[in-house]
Amino acid sequence: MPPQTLAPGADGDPRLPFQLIAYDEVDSTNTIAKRLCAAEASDRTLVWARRQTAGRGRLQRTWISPTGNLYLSLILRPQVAAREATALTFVAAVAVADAVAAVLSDEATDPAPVRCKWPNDVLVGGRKIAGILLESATTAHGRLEWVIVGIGINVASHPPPSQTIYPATSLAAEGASAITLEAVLDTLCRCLDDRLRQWTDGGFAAVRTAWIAMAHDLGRAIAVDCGGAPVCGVFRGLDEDGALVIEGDDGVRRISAGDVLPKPKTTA
Ligand code: BT5
Repeated sequence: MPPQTLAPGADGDPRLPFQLIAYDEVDSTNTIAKRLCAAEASDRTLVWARRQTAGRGRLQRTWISPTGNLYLSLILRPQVAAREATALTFVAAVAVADAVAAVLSDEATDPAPVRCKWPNDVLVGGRKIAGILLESATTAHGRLEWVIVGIGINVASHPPPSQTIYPATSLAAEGASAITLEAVLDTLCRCLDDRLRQWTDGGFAAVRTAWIAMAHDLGRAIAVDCGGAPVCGVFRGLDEDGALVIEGDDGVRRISAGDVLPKPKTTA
């Protein structure tokens, strides 16, 4: 089925702040968005698919993408230096956390807390409900050409523990089983629009404050996998570049890439 394009204020929801291109099935919405960038797609084009056959996480990992969950990629062309693009992972994370919290507060009885997990996850009750994959291209002068913000949110289902590094959950499992994909998309678009405006107006400092207010395990002991032996210490926050600040026995370290590991299961 060919993609369907809905411009803001056209056939679709007039409140939609992005130009939506909807597909039934794609390999990966980020891959489609990259192709659209090469074809000069404009700022704030949003690619949405009902399922992905080759959904991607970071480091060539797979994003499990059955029908019923949300898969989208937002094309942005911000006028900022390339190194400032990493902020968009945190912009997206707080927007997704806002949207998930809004849905759960409307739909679920006694919802579990929604938190951001460094660098690119959103958790509900300590389980991963959403992941973010940022990809970008720069010009020869070091300016950003485009950024693609890929977002996957588990709405109707989530993978079992055997298929994920971190335990997963979905909106349905958290008590919002009646919510439609369209309603989640609509809420997410509004939250993304708000948080993008906060970034444009207040810079990374504003987004960082918001992210830290929702951070998972802040002030607690964590272990981070950066490729070698896990780095252990107390999670102290984010620095001004979005690096994780961790305080161990040998002092404070900043980590710019890695995965916060799940806590080992304690035996009773
Ligand atoms: C992410 O990577 O969490 C980024 C996921 C981004 C997915 C979106 S969907 C729309 C757009 N198009 C794409 O192709 N991708 C983006 P990472 O932090 O590397 O986590 C990946 C890991 O999460 C996997 O190795 C699994 O352990 C786990 N995982 C896979 N599918 C999952 C799911 N549906 N729910 C929760 N965890 C999952």
